Amino acid sequence: DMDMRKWFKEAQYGMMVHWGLYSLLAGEYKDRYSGVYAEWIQAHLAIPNAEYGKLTKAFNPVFFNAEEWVKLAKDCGMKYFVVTSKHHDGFAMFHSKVDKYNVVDATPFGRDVVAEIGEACYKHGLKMGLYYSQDLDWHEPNGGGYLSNHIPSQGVTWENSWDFPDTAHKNFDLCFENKIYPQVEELLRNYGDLCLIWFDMPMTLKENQSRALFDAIKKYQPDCLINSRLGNGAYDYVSLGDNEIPDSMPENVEFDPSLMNGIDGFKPSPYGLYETAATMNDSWGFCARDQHWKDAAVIAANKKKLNSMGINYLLNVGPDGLGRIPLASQKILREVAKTL
Ligand code: JFZ
Repeated sequence: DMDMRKWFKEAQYGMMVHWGLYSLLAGEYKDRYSGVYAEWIQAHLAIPNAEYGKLTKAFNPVFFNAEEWVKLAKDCGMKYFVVTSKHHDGFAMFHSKVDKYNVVDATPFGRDVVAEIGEACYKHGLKMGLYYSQDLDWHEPNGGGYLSNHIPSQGVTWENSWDFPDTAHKNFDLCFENKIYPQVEELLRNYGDLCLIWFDMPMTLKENQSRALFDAIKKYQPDCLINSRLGNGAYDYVSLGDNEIPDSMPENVEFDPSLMNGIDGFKPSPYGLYETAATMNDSWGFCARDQHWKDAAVIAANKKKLNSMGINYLLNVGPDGLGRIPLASQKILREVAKTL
């Protein structure tokens, strides 16, 4: 455990990858655009599961090569690699026995993306972490988020209200027991050593649910770090706001339980471990129209500033439906690397 914290502190720089069915839509569907976050397109345009699910039949990214992705990260000085094992759409990018809505069972591609990335990381000496959406799951009638619709989101609602409108009878506990917890267990048991699990959107989980995931991680993989978006204060390290660069690190901040299920507000890490996840343009998932790339000098300066405050920089790329990391991202990353 101690060693992993030391490793995290020294790692400084990692690659995040948002990749899933949404990558095929590239921010467009029929006559409309997604919001800024192209990975939210299903919720933004209220696309029914029966329609969105057709993308599984088209998921065949013939240019996906895990080693190329991992080598790019390594060449550019990154020490860890965090990929979306399941985003809010509920589609698993790994072979899950719990739910057939996954890349192996539901697509012509039929390959386990998480497994291939894990092997590439092992081969090239990077550590793998996994993003997992433990609260929002739009494929599930009882997916979370339905208590939070007073807070604005990138979707028509946080939960899937277009396929499953009966909010009054939703019960996240069922989703948690039947899908979320068992899938996290699969990730912990089947993909080798994980450096971290990157949970997201700590809104619906009850304290015992956050605790159950925390305990499962510590049981199967005591070295795996947990970010602060699991909920209820169950975490090892703190994810700051997306793209957040504080002016300075707050000191002696008391642990405030009332902040723990909000997405912002400063949370102190008991071990002094912090990370900012950031995009290179404005979207996390691939978005054809988003060419608003930050230039290499800006990214390099952000990295320097964050690292000088002891905050890791987890920089995101959004590969397209063929499995290609956008050339613009590749060029910027290599430019940044020259300055390191
Ligand atoms: C979440 C996701 O909804 C999004 O799709 C992406 O995966 C991103 C990394 O995480 O979005 C957030 C979560 C938290 C904040 C902003 C966007 N925040 O704390 O500022």
